[in-house]
Amino acid sequence: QSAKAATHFTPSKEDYQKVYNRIADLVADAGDYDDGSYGPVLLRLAWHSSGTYDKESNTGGSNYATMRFEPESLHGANAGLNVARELMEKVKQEFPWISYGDLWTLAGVAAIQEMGGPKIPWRPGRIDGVASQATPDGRLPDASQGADHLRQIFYRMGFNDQEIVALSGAHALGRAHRDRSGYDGPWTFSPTTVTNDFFKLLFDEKWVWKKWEGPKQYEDKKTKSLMMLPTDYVLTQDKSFKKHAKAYAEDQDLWFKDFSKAVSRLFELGVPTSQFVTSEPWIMANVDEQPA
Ligand code: DDH
Repeated sequence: QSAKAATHFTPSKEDYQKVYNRIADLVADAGDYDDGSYGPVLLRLAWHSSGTYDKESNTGGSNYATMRFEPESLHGANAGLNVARELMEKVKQEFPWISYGDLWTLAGVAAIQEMGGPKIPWRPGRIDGVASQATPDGRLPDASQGADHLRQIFYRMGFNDQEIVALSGAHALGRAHRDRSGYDGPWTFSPTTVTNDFFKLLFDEKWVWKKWEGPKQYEDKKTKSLMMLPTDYVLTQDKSFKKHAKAYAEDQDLWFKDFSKAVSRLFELGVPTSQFVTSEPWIMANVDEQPA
């Protein structure tokens, strides 16, 4: 137990940068895990801890990190995220003063930035909550559904169509796992680099239903090595979603800009403004921007 946790310790931006750096080490040190990076699964943890927000009741979101508790940790949508939570436990041991909500969202920021994505403005202030603050199952999107469902889920968080599409571009990263969601495979050929390839591939490839025993998903006709979920494909079918998806396919800078804004907001859902230690969010430095 660090003396810092016992006394009144007010961490500075430099202290949070140390945590960021430690997370970045772990992201890169993934050995044979998946595609050689923990970045995607860490981003998914940050997103699922934030995306439970409901603006009407002002419940859920990243403030209390309630995914630490059952039954939220056992919700179907969170299958496999124990990998990310256990990894972050190592960082928590080293920096016991950081709250889980700050740690998990900072991990999402580090994952995006270290995998070549845009800067994600971030600030600390989340506090550890209790199990009774956990949200009911069903607040995160169901991949088998369509445009109405996407709007229902994301409007509830306070996002609009453009932001829904911008956020969905996160599927440039990582892969679906048979033993987690039931789906299978990566969305892009570079699942550990942040690019707008998710949008490009949506329009450039021909997507057909995969013939298998698993849940309904698309595969690219040409290589049969990539996948799209029904909720991904609908971004090319719904008129309003399509307009934004096309714009992001044609302009990576535009997507980076909109993705950064939307993710920054996503990670702050459910956190009272008064809890933040700074009114102006910080830009954390990437590992390669710091002296070795
Ligand atoms: Fe996602 N996502 N996601 N997703 N997601 C999965 C994996 C990853 C949906 C379903 C799935 C976002 C939106 C949606 C990431 C980030 C984000 C998987 C596969 C499913 C299923 C899980 C597994 O088997 O391991 C659906 C549905 C939506 C939606 O309706 C919009 C958003 C907004 C983000 C974000 O980060 C902002 C990432 C990263 C992964 C890859 C995880 C991994 O382990 O690799």
